[in-house]
Amino acid sequence: TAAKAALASIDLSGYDAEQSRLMDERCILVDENDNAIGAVDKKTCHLMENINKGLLHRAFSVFLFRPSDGKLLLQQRATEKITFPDMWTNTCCSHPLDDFAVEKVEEAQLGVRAAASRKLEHELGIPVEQTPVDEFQYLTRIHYLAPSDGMWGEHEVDYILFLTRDVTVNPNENEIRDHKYVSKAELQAMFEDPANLFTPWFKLIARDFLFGWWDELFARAGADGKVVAKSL
Ligand code: DMA
Ligand code: MN
Repeated sequence: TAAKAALASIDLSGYDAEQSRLMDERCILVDENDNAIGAVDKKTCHLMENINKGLLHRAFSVFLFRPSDGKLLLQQRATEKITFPDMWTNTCCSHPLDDFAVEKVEEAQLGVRAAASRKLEHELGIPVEQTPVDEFQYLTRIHYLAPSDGMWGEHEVDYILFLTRDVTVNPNENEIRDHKYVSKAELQAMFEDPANLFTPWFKLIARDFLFGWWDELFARAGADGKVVAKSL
């Protein structure tokens, strides 16, 4: 389309080959009310020049908690990542893709749930059998915009999903530099240490939602750790 032709592009040859390849994935474009309005490659979606023209896509953020102690699994993004490299962030983020029919299904957030399960396996090596789509708890959607360096950034409608489950982790080193389970106090201490870098969406979600939800999750919920509807 004429609109699409007007969008900026860029040569990725200076970046990691595998991460460059993944920039061909096709994200789902949405309007400000999260209505799907098309699809375009991940590279186009994440260039600030296009974001500044209003380009917006659908995404998800998973927060995985360990049932035994309520600790949250964090990851540090790999140096190879094109956007937000080396930053600490929540368990897993990515996008439902136009490339897979199931990931376009909006009913009961099936598309983002399926994408979350797929990417927990791809990034953290958690077998998909350990992340059944109906076990994710959908909390809310947030619309946010955040630059990475000058050229790259995020502009998304981000579905926040919680999962409380024991899982086996086997990180993909092209995606993840480090990972660890943290308590609320340990995460607060990490935030206070200026040596730690964090993604803007994780800082935002932590400030506005996570710490409150975390209390609800393990103080008020049953032994199964399910978030109660009131926490919304
Ligand atoms: C994008 O995350 C999604 C959010 C919510 C920021 P990402 O950059 O980790 O996704 P991917 O690794 O698939 O590019
Ligand atoms: Mn994105």
